[in-house]
Amino acid sequence: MSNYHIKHLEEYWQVYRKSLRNPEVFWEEIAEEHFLWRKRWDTVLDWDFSKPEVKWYEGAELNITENCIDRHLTTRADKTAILFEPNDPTAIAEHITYRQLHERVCKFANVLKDQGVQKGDRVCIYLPMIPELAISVLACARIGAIHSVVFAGFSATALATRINDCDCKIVLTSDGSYRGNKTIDLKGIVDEALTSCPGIEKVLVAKRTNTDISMKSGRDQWLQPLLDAASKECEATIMKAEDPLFILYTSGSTGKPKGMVHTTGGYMIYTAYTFKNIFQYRENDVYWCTADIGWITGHSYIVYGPLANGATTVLFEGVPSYPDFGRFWEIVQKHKITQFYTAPTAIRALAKENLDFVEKYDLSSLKVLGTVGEPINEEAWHWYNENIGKRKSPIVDTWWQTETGGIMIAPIPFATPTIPTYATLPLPGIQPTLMNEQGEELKNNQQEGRLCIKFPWPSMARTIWGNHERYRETYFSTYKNMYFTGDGAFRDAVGYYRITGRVDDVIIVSGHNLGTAPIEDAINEHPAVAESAIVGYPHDIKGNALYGYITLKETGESRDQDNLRKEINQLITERIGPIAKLNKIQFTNGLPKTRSGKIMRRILRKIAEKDTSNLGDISTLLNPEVVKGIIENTF
Ligand code: 7RM
Repeated sequence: MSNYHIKHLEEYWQVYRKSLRNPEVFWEEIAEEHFLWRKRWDTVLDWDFSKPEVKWYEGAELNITENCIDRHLTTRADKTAILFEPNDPTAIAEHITYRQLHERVCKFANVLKDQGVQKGDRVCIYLPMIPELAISVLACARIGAIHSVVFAGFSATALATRINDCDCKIVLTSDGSYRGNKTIDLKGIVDEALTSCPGIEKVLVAKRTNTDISMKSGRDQWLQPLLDAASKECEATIMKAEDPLFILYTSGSTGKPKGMVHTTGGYMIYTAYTFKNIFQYRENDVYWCTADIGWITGHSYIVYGPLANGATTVLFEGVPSYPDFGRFWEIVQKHKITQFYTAPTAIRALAKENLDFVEKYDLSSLKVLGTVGEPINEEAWHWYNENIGKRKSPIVDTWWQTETGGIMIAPIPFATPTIPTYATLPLPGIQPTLMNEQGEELKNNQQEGRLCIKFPWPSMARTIWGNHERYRETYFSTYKNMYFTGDGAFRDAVGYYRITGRVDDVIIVSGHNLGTAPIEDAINEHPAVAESAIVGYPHDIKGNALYGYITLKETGESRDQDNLRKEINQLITERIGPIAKLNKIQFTNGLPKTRSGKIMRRILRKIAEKDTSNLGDISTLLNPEVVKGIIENTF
């Protein structure tokens, strides 16, 4: 029996139990599977959550790009590694083979070296979803430079903060970017950011939109001529297993963003292992994750995990709504996608539209559907299951975080029976638990608590860049010897986990703990509702009362809003109980979301509390304009 590829539930339990009995043997066997180590480890694991300090595969040496690229050249040189689908649906998709990827990564790595980038230096990557983004990430890894990808939808201020926090000396960007029918002046945003980044010496600019941009002499250079002149061989820099691979920023609930530091060996093993199992990836599958590489989902499950398995991974530049709402399904048909991984927010947006957009296309190639980023509500789950999966493709609801590096709780398709809204079971090697507010572990099933992880796993972030104390304080101080996720979860009778949302989303109404997700599920069952978000606000009697922001599928003015309100509360009463009824319901034109599609309940809470003077920085939102509409109630 191989630990590496699980195919039945029984096998899952066997492997899972083994991973509990002897985690080090378990992770050692996986690392021995087929990876290319330049030097073997001395110890598999060394850890102490009180410091906190975690080291995996200490003593080992490797380069992750040799595992993601070179290793495949003997058997898969002409296989497509990256399948680039441009924004423009009439443009030709680009198949980059493993051989070509090798050459392009080596050239890019040589350019970086020529620009003075050395092992350990931080490189800021601010690129749209074009091949250069994946290639530059790998080029950094090739030479041991630490990449810090900043999502190319972030503002100049957000970019500058991230550049300065980890002292990047170089930025990789493009002239512009395409998003649907819009062209964005990316270089202009970089220029603006750099007015407050004195440490930046060089900017390399990829040509994408051919827009007219200004190039600052001595600082800015076009990338292509440098690549053309570079050698196509670049020896991989040998790294220690615990050398940093990348920094990725995640916003904290307060203060400046946290630069999560991920290291090389454990991250590689864990993303490769989870990719293989959670997507049941087989040779010749065509896997598509719709996330942006600017998020952890893109790092782990567009770039590293798939490539470490020699997979074909799709890189999509565009948006789901361009040229129309059928774009995702058109791409699934065109490239015969076998695994499709997206976010609940995208599913809800597409479910709002006419089913013709789905039914026009042949989706029969699909085998596994994934979701990530937020709790998926029942309505969206069923829509996805029925219309996209045709009740044949299991839905893997994958719970994880930027901090965890890889998927932690998820079904293994065809092995773990799925239930809507449940992320189900922990992956082998993952030891979740629930804690109550008194710091006691909830040992029994059928309980809700705060989700913690008791034991280290290979891809966990090792620190926050430049602030280890903040790392300790944020994740390891709430509960002794535990990693605290910040999420709440319910564990059912068979041990399945249902993530109920961030614990700050828990609202206590008249002494009852209410998670937002189940209430939102009930509301979203109403046929007129597209999306909803619940927050609490102070109430004289109940302590807190519930405020619901609800977006309707159609904004017909003729609708009787009062009647709708009644129907919605009726649904909540039926599904949860009268305790969860909403005191206030506001219909909105949209909900404020982060760029990765998470509803910003923090802002909605402030509005509900009528405290709109200090909403914090809303410039990094996907749709800052909806905030004004909600405040003024202009639905
Ligand atoms: C991968 C990613 C992390 C937070 C996490 C949760 C929420 C993510 C799910 C989920 C319910 C899921 N990283 N979250 N996946 N909630 N079900 N399947 O999203 O760092 O950007 O966000 O996202 O609250 O703590 S992240």
